[in-house]
Amino acid sequence: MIVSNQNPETHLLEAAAIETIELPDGRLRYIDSLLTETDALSHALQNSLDWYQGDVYLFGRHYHTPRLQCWYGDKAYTYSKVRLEPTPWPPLLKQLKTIVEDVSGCPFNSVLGNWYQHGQHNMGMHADNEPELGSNPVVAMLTFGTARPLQFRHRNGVDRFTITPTDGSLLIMEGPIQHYWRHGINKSNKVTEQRISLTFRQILSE
Ligand SMILES: [Mn+2]
Repeated sequence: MIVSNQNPETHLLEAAAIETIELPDGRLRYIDSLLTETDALSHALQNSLDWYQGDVYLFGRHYHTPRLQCWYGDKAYTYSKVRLEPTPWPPLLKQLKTIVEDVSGCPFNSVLGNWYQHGQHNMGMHADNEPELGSNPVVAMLTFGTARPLQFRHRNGVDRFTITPTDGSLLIMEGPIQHYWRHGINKSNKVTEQRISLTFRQILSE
């Protein structure tokens, strides 16, 4: 394990502008270029975090997730029917958590990381609606690396929205969005570069 001496706070831009996107039944806040010099941060995350290829349980079968994942948090969390045990925070993640808390104004006690190593890595449509997150959870997503479109589909089958979070950006999902919308990242034959997302959450109880 390589421990980074990168201090992400030195990469924090001053007076980053927050864009609010009001959707039917949900809200996004988006900050472009919250972090700069992200190559070093991205490499530190790749090298120092405990990445694994997770399992998802679908239609009675286990499948490997088509991406790498990591999870750190203060409380146990059950995600896609897999129980994740409490894990201490690596210093770099803790620093990033503090930045995200300061910018969003929300506390977080866990983070789920996703590492999309190429265009065939993807995330199926889903909502972050595990009961431990409470009724209207705030989920804050930092993006490192190549930009991949994040598709939002309203459960009414009509409304759609796409945002493509760029390198160093922060996307905050809040309000009732997890009740009414699902989100995911499609495969792409064009993408060859990597993307890492860190999605910070607040787990209320086990
Ligand atoms: Mn999600």
